[in-house]
Amino acid sequence: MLINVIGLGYIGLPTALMFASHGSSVIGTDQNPEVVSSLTAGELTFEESGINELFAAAMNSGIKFSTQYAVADVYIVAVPTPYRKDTKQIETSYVRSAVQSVLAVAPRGAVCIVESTVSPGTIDKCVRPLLREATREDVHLVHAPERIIPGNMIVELENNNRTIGADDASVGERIAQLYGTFCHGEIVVTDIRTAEMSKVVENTYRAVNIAFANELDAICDAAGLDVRQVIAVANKHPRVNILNPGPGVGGHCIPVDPWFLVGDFPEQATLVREAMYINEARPEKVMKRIGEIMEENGIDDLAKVGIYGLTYKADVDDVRESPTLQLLDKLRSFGIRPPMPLYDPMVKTGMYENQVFDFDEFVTQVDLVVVMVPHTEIKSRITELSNKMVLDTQNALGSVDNLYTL
Ligand code: SAJ
Repeated sequence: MLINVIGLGYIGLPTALMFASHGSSVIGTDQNPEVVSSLTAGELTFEESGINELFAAAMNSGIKFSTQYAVADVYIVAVPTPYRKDTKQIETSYVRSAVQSVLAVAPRGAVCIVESTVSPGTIDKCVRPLLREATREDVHLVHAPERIIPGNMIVELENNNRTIGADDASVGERIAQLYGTFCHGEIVVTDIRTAEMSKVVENTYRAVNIAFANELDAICDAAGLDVRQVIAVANKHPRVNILNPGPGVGGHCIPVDPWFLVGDFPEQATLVREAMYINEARPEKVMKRIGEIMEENGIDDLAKVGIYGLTYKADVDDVRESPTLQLLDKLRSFGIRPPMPLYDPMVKTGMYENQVFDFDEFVTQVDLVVVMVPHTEIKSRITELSNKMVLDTQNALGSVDNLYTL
């Protein structure tokens, strides 16, 4: 039994390592030769809690990496599915090309599992026709969307419940058993369309709930109330659990997936559309707040305002769709070429013209520190900010002198 995992990114790599370290023969395939040579040489391509140990175990169990597709019993496609910013619709070209390559080598009766998030109906519209075109309807399609959260991926891979969507229940059960080699959660077998929809619904649920917290922030502002206090009190109710307002919503899923529903069901998904607009307006709120604090304190040079944090959330190195990137885009759209120094301990490569790579150097040159991401580092170095103004957009720092909230 050989598993070929296609796409060795944030989802594909940990999944491949997990299968390999739990007794399956695994070949990981990526089109990028640098990723393949680095993994083959024993070097990981991103940071994640617990991944070093898992990688070592998988290497000991004989996992192989290649740019070529293998002749395997099961294929797991975990390639990106970005969305087109203009139409808010999903870009399926990576999935389609991966499935086509699978069909070119798959033996009769192989199973092709799509793990990538897709908009509801994508498998029927974009993937199934490929099987017909290639006269490969002997290959079984499965959709098994992942649910793991960056920063806690390994624990969640082992413990989260999973969904397996299959045309044929017996194939679904077989694949459920395969995931059961490492997954201790409940594995639900359903049909492909239900699996597609439930995945997108999960992230939409979270986006709508974050939007509610963000809207409460605006309401409490207008009412002259402290939103954090209001939320803390309301959350004492046994069935209320309001999330945290923040500088925006980042990552590859929550700011993206709900748009699939809006794009495909524009008449029905009105609450979802509004929620997305509310979340997307948050970086602009940060921008306005920076302006207010500068004015109140007579700061007239943006170079004295430092942005702390570039990733989309704390203690991960993933910057996709991050609120900080959204903020910088917003500034540029207003014609402001931001000269603000920017620092993120998790981002070691240069991504921005005024990026600084040392905490002390960063803090020394600014008067106002805008904390966009509450990395553990800044929480443990709060005392070093004692003579600075701090805008804590995440309300994560507790007691700091000269503290401003959003
Ligand atoms: N955020 C807030 N306020 C909150 C919570 C989060 O503003 O109260 C912001 C975060 O700062 C971050 C963004 O939302 O910018 C999203 O972060 P997240 O930690 O909520 O989620 P992701 O994108 O890392 O992972 C989500 C998860 N989905 C759900 O919780 C429903 C994960 O389980 C999925 O696997 C993942 O999307 C995915 O790949 O779909």
